[in-house]
Amino acid sequence: SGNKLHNVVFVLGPPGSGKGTQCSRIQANLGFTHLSAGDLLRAERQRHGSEFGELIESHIRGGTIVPVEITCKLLENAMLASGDSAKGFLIDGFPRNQDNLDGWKRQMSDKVNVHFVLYLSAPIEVCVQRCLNRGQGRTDDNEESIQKRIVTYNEQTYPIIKHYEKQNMVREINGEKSADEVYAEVERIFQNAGF
Ligand code: UP5
Ligand code: MG
Repeated sequence: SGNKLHNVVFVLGPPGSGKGTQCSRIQANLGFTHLSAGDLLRAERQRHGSEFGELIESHIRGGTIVPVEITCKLLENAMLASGDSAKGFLIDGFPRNQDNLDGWKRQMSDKVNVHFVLYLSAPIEVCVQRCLNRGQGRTDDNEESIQKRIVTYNEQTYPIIKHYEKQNMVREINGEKSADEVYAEVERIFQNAGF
């Protein structure tokens, strides 16, 4: 199956909107493979011998976006490592800016079929509180880093969502409700998409 295209759904939304939470449920119930770009970067940051550890940490703390060559390679490696069994890939928290989008297209266009963008929207105050309450020791879950993540989201990631909206590819869900209520909407969207 050398030229088989992988199914991909991008999952975007502000920090703390519930991307990871919903992706775990989609993976468990619908058979997609969840790849969080943020989780892959955090793992690479911890990997012994990584030449990118410090660079990644400085971007994560500052809420800025890691160069696409690094992130896209981690995503592609994870896709290859996961094998062919999955229904498709949920790519959580990517592409976050124009550099991400351009790099992804250069490297992946001929290998994937991006079906749609799942967009979890939620008021910024709700997102901030969720990040502050998460309690997993993330180095970017402090007031200062959260504010920076939100500025980056508004200035760089929201325009990517708008870009996909123009192509009618965005499926928006109100992520403010309970995780169960949000997931019910998520399932409806995947059913309507034929998954
Ligand atoms: N929670 C979730 N859903 C809830 C609900 N419906 N009701 C109440 N509570 C809910 O959820 C956050 C918290 O809220 C959790 O405690 C959860 O239980 C609760 P989660 O599902 O983790 O939300 P998520 O949207 O995944 O939040 P996250 O903080 O992971 O989003 P970010 O986009 O900020 O973080 P990410 O890991 O994607 O990126 C981190 C950094 O990595 C970026 O800032 C950037 O520096 C770098 N990065 C790149 O450079 N490039 C990339 O491509 C990706 C990341
Ligand atoms: Mg996440």
